[in-house]
Amino acid sequence: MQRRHFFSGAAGAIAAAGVSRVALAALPEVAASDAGARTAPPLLPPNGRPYNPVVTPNGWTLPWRMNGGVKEFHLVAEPVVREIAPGLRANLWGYNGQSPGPTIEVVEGDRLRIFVTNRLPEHTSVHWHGQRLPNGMDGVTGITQPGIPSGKTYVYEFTAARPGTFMYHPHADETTQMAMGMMGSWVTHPRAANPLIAPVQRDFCLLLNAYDIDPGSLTPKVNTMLDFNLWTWNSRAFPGIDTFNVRQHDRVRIRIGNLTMTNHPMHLHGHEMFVTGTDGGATPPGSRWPEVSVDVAVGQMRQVEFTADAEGDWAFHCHKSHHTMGPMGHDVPTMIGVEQRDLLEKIRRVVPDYMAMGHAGMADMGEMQMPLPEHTLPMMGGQGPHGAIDMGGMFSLVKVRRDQPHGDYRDPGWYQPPPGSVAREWTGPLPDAVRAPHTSQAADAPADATVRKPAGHGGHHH
Ligand SMILES: [Cu+2]
Repeated sequence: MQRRHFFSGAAGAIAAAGVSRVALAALPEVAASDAGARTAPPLLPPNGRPYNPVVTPNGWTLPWRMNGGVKEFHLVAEPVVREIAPGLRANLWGYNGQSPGPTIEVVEGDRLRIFVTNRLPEHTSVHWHGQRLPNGMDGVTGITQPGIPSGKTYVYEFTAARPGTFMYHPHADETTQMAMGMMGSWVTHPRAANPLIAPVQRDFCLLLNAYDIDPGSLTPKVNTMLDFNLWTWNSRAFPGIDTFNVRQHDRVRIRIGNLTMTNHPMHLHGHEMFVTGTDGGATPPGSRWPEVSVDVAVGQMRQVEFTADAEGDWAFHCHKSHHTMGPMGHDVPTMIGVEQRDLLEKIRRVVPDYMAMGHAGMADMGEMQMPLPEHTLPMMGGQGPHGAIDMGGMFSLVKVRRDQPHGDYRDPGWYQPPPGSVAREWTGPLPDAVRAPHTSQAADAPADATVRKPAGHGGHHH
């Protein structure tokens, strides 16, 4: 009941709970991204030890100020509005105006001071997942510190002990605060050449997250345990996820953290990846083997690397097929092969726009412009060079180009394959198709399949 009360009555209180400017005068300026949901360019370190910065797809990196040899950051936990994809904005909680919060990048050995201001309607804390630090800096509410009350600022101080791929998130009312999008990536770069950490030309980081937002509504349901309907990277769903744009032969690193409630086998087309690190640190070279799908379990981070030697637009996605879809009802029956013609006539007398779906599979969903409630996404989406894309959710592309300039992360557009190198219709003579023995053709084989589209788009069927 208390939680419900917060959600219904908190909106006004949130604005009023802001920390006064006077109180903040001694703190580093609160940085907020002006990039919207676009991918901000890498933040080149203006001071301190140099490093090759990461890029956060559809996100950004938090600037710091140097104060007597200490890097000072300022995180503000607050309600935010995140565009999950064009057409779907959600009320989330995040940091410094966005969910996930900005990526924090430091160098091994850096002394750090991180101010955390709470503008949420309830207490919070920040746990620095995977870090070696003094116990009292670990951010576990009730154990290592009291929760940071609304309107207050706490300070965390520690030294970045070891290089690697980490994340940060609250350890306070976790089910609410993480279901609302509170999390961020953290990268600690090595201070000197490290035999386990190869230099790379491209370095990306993303957090896997999931939301349960009913079509037509704006705020995630925070008590959902497993049945989420929006599968996102950095709180974005395809076609809202930017592509990973690299130069051919670049060494590419992608750091992936999972703060959803299920595992995600991350699959890359056209290349082999190696797990070069986890949130436990760099993996010993003898433990590495080639993969094209790397599973990232709940609460884990995997740092994968590959040499982008093949030109093209290569799919990179979660291999759970329901995670590459937009929101859908979970109670939709499988209709493949079910003859709906008689039923359709009867239903249309009552519901004229009723559409019979799925008789020949669901690929049609990518093409048809179904009337949707406001504030949701089609189940699949996007338009590729060869038509509609049957994908959504946790899906993007690694775009490998011979002429992509060094260090340039901009989208080069669609790949132009060499003539004669694209799958095409064949109209010549065919070899016999050998069938498995002792089988017969199924009654719903596509020979007589008819695809019915909604009224006004594919015509009525009478
Ligand atoms: Cu998945």
